[in-house]
Amino acid sequence: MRVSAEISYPWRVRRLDRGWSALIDSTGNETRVRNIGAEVAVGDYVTVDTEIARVEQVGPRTSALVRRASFEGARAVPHVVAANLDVVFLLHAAPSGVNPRRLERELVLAFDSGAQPVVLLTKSDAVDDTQIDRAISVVTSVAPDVAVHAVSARNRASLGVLSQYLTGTIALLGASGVGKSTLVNALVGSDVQRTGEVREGDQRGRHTTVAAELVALPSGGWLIDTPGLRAVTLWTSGHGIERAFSDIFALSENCRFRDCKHEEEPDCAVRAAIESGGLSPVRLRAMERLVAEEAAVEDEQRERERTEDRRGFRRRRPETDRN
Ligand SMILES: Nc1nc2c(ncn2[C@@H]2O[C@H](COP(=O)(O)OP(=O)(O)OP(=O)(O)O)[C@@H](O)[C@H]2O)c(=O)[nH]1
Ligand SMILES: [Mg+2]
Ligand SMILES: [Zn+2]
Repeated sequence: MRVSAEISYPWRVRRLDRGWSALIDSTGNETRVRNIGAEVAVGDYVTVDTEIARVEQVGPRTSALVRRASFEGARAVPHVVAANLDVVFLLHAAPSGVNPRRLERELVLAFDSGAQPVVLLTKSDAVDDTQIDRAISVVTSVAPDVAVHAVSARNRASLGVLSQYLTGTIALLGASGVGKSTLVNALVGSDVQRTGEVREGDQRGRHTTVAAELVALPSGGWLIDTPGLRAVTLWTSGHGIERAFSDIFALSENCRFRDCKHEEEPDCAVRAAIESGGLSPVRLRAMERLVAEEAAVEDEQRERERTEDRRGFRRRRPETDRN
């Protein structure tokens, strides 16, 4: 799949800057072209019209990490963070602990992308084993079937476990300051990405990385470093919520009514699980909030398509070069 993409679309988008794409090919050649009229995202495979230095065609995406970005008031616009990924590393700094609600959102985004999510607890050198164990148990309570690894960019041996992923394309996602760029540098083996100190008091980062960037790995794979997201906002989803909350969906198979809302209905298996302590009511509420959030985006999209059709407008192109 990837091999054929490289033959017919020899260039890959490395970085976007205001209407320009920095491109790289599989042998490491780089060029810069305009992407007028082409919707491109970092990680896209493209062809180039060399005479006018423009992106000509964008290859079909095998996967894409898409979040909601809002511009121009409340209008919802999709933002393609990265395209053609095999794996999404979800980074959480072990010293700050894992926020389960944030991880749930990241998992929905990652599952929706079509790539495989893997959770990384970073900065393991800065905590003791009990803190790691506590963080891992938070991760497994939210993502029972997702692989989780504790790593430290300051301890090469701890990175060995990641080599199994390093042949494909991997996007790194996480809050500012969790160590995405530091990990990219450690895996590449040189300081290709700028990093920044976290704030003394609350360990938050300073948004050092401002644009997604594709970096080649010595192993032949690719990493996509991304800017730390303040808020993980969802775009309309495929099956991301079902996969991120597969435990709740499995339970609801046993509700008496197919359309059970898990409120007042008799023989509700989800409420029974909450009562017996098998399911956290906070997790159910978190899922319901995400379902509502996605439904609101879908409604807004449908409404806009209707009004634009009525006015005879062409549908707007999604904006892809912001974060
Ligand atoms: N102790 C320790 N510190 C680390 C590790 N990885 C990163 N850091 C520190 O964490 C801080 C933030 O690292 P960055 O790599 O810039 O974080 P980032 O996720 O890229 O942040 P943004 O670009 O702002 O989104 C830096 O001071 C790093 O030195 C680690 O494994 N151990
Ligand atoms: Mg960074
Ligand atoms: Zn129910």
